[in-house]
Amino acid sequence: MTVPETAAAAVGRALAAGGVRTAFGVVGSGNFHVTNALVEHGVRFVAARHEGGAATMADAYARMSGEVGVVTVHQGPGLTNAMTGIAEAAKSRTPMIVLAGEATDARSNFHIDQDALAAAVGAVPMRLTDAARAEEQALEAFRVASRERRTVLLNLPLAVQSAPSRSRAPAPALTGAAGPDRSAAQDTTAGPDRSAAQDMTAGPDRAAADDATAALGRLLAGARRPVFVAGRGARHARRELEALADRTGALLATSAVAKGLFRGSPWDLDVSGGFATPLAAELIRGADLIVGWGCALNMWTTRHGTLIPPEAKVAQVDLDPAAVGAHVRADLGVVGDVRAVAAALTGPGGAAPGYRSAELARRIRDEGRWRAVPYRDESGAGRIDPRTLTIALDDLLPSERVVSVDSGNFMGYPSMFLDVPDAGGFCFTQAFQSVGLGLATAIGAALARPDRLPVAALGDGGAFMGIAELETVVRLGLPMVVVVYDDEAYGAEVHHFGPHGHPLGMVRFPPADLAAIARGHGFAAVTVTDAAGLAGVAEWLKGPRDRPLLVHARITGERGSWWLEEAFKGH
Ligand SMILES: Cc1ncc(C[n+]2csc(CCOP(=O)(O)OP(=O)(O)O)c2C)c(N)n1
Ligand SMILES: [Mg+2]
Repeated sequence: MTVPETAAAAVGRALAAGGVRTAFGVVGSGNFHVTNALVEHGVRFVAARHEGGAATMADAYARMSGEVGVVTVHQGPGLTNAMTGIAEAAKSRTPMIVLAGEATDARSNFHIDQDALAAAVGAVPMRLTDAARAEEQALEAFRVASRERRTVLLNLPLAVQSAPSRSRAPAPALTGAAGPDRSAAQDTTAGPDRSAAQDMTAGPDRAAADDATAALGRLLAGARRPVFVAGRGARHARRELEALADRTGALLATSAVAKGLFRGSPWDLDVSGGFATPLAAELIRGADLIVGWGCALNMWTTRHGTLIPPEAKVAQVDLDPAAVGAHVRADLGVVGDVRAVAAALTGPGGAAPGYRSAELARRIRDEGRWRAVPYRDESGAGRIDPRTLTIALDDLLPSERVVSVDSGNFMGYPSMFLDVPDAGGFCFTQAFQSVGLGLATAIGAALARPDRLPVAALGDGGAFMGIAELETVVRLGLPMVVVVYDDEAYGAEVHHFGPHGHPLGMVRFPPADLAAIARGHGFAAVTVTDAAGLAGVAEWLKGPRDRPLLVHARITGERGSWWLEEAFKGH
């Protein structure tokens, strides 16, 4: 007996067989069948309350799990609602598939130019055009997402979705995964970095890459004070980079997205850029060679280039040739996978002291974290200094945590004062610099890392913008701590325009009881106005943690943050 399978069902089945394990979305008629097919074939579906949240959850999940992210949305408004999250994913080169219904009839209310929308934000528009080839077209979208590290919009025209794809035996459900599906799956789920590196190992490209690698070896051999700055493209290569740094005496730093990568190394300077400690900034400025590993060395990571000493040599290792020299001058570009290049340069032989000394190890230990930098606690009058708040939370919260941070003036406090156990402990969806992605980011990260305490750090503005997903946190039973740094304002704008005497009425808000709002969604909640108020957090941590906790912190907001002053130079 055979049953006809629709194209929508074939797409869901093929993606499940290809390795998709979790999908996020908001279901309407146009993505109902494809989403059901995913679920039927073993994919976990997570219903968000807003497509913007769903897209960011899929993005964060992909970043923290290493899997391809999947989000499914209704045609037209389902897709437009998801666009900010899709733009963030596309800019971050997150391997992600957006499955969207598509109304191709221009008379439909739902009709828009979905291809143009995707292209406008740097996503790759693709389309199911032929029901008979649904499986193949779905796997092609999966291949582009995973191998090319792109965010793909797979449009699913309604008429094609419902057409019969092919016949298949009804059971067992996963029979289709045998044979051609399975081999395609293996191809597409290979590590993206590795496969891309292999792609470029042929012919003249290979020779050029070898020459550039050798040139980097010479730069390293001649360097007295090398510093490695590792970015997103290096998150899979800690071991190889540390080995090469040990050999060459390099100090280790990261971009914000790769925060935590070298945690535990005595040579870890933590984040380079606006979030850098005074010591890290001093040592990076003292380098005679800076190597960006899978790192754009953008204005954030280099403080508008000011962390790069004029006389230092700069090298970049990146899969993407366009990344070399894109933000700061580069004396050398090596096009290749970070792990492979670092391993190729780490031959047998003795270690050079390079930048390292016993004295420097002591300074990094004593001064290398923000909490060691003295400050005057400005708490008072019912408001807590955000530094005091964050240091206290750092002490209270278990170290096995995954921290997600929204955008705004406040964002440096959690990024700098909350320690993370490794690069899998920090999820930073800030390539589009959008406010409002923090809570959904924390949900995606929490599902990817159920072994860790999820912590979402939001401003009051971002909290209200993403508030639809509070219910999702409760419904999923996530033991999350949501910290809201409430200054009753779009603080970033207050501090941007206030000093110039501009009116600020439209960026300030009256007090709002965020704790009560959270309780209404099923959270436990505490309002914190001074250090003593954190006792409620300690109580919650004791257990049973059967509902999430929102920490509504009324923070001091008299001054802008020091990293924001840097940022404004770029606007
Ligand atoms: C979607 C979006 N809208 C507007 C902005 C401009 N913007 C940047 S920071 C900010 C204020 C955010 O307020 P809040 O979350 O309270 O953080 P705070 O700056 O007060 O710490 C705004 C409106 C943006 N980056 N993204
Ligand atoms: Mg605010």
